[in-house]
Amino acid sequence: MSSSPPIVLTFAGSDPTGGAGLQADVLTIASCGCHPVSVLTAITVQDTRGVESLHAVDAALVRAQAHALLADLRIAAFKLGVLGSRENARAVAELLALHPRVPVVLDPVLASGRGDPLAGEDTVHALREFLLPLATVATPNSVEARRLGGCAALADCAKALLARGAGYVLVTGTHEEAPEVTNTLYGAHGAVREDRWPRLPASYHGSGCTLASALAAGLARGLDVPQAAREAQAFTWQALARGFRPGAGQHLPHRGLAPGA
Ligand code: PXL
Repeated sequence: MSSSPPIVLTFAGSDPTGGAGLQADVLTIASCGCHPVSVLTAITVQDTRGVESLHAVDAALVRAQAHALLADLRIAAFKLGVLGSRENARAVAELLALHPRVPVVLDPVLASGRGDPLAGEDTVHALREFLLPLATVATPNSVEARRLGGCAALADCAKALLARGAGYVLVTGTHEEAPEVTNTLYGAHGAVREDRWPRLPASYHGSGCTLASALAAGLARGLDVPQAAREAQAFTWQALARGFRPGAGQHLPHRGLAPGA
């Protein structure tokens, strides 16, 4: 019997298109050398053109899913995406607090790439209050960093999120109007690394979920945060560069690594 790959537990909402959400996390974590296990926090109705509706899973059911996994498996990293409600954010925070040595990647999803809202004001508050303090690394895009940090300059926003207790903040620059995408990793003493990527021509669905999940897989495999951040960006950029457009809407990342993929 071969040994188990590191296990990453993702708390995420379902995206039936497979572009983002729980399905994106599972595909990414598996492609990045780990075994994905998952707790469903919300169900969305959507196609590749946009999100029609979001339905939170009851917090008791979120707790029950997680307890079953945590009692049985050794989790090497947690990844948090859409949580669906303030109650779910609180439940997840309580669960994470019981496992203080396991790294946590927090993707503070507030809206889809196209701007469909995926978190209300109460969830934003819960992210700030309960989850940032538990995050090894948070991965906001620049829009989320400004909304959560409450400031205009991204370095100041990152500082505000670090002051809430996050160990690192990786701010992604996809939403900025610049010819290159610049992603900056901030730690306690300021910017730790800055990576620039050629801006790809299409509009993608699921890039943030891919990045955060690849980062969680890197941490689960024992990389430190700067190394895992670099590797996750390279994985995501390649998945986007090989992206495809299966329907009438956005392009989806191609995360397959198997021969012929
Ligand atoms: O890309 C962020 C995201 C995360 N989770 C779910 C989503 C989306 C974007 O649409 O639907 C479930």
